[in-house]
Amino acid sequence: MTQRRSSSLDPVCLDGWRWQPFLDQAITQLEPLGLNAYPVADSFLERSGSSGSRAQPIPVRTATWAGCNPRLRQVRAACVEAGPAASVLNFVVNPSAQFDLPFFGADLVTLPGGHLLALDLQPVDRADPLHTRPVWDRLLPIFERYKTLLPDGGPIPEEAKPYFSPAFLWTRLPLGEASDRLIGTVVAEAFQQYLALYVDLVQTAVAVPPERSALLLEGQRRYTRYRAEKDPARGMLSRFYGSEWTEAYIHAVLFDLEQSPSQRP
Ligand code: DBV
Repeated sequence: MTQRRSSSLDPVCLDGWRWQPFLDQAITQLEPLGLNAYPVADSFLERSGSSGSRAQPIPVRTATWAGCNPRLRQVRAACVEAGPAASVLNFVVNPSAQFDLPFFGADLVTLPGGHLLALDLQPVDRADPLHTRPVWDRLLPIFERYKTLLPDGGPIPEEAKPYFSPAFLWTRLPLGEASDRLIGTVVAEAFQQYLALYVDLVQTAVAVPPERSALLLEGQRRYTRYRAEKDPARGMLSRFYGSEWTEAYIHAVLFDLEQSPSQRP
């Protein structure tokens, strides 16, 4: 990083970060929504550390990009670049509970053992046809198109299932050039299509009555608690930066509904 980031909307620039084109693409697609900066403390806007052994340290860097608007409580990207150890883009859009919108979630993870790629529009309440059906009717055809082009990622934990849609695109790929090509074409296109649908849902959403909003907020709390409790990045981030910083990052930035700036006194 050459220039210090002072706002959550400042560009993220991590040397050699493989997910840079995905974040750039997402920011371009979100432009019509007119995002404002989202308050993120300096200590989380960017952080450097070190991993690996004392003899062979690997520099690691983490940056947070984040925005919001009246319809989106928080849009945030957690970006991690650790050379051969890890390269991650975790991108989540948290809608305002005044709108019947799912979450957008992408987890693009490269580890020494291969890539783990997850993409979904995640329901606040899977059993609620008002909330889910209009989304899934439009998302499933997109899912079907890309699912056939990617190997299945395998089973996900039973307890996680309520939080996923039937259009959860989930794959594991080995490291190598064939996967790089697949990521640059199929995965990039799927990411673009999922997000394009999401942006359209946001633009056409109509505010719901307060009783429904209260219900949606309850569902959002459940989802956010689950994601914070089970965050698969906890181990990695703790190794890089220690557990105190990591817990604060998870609860005050990554999954911050309970501590959201709009809910702070
Ligand atoms: N995952 C996060 C955040 C990350 C992050 C905030 C800052 O929610 C990275 C980084 N995900 C991350 C890492 C791993 C995974 C794995 C580093 C590897 C953990 C390891 O093997 O050590 C999807 N992500 C996973 C797994 C799943 C998901 C199913 C593998 C299973 C597991 O280890 O629990 N994450 C999950 C998901 C969404 C998501 C479905 C939304 C689409 O963001």
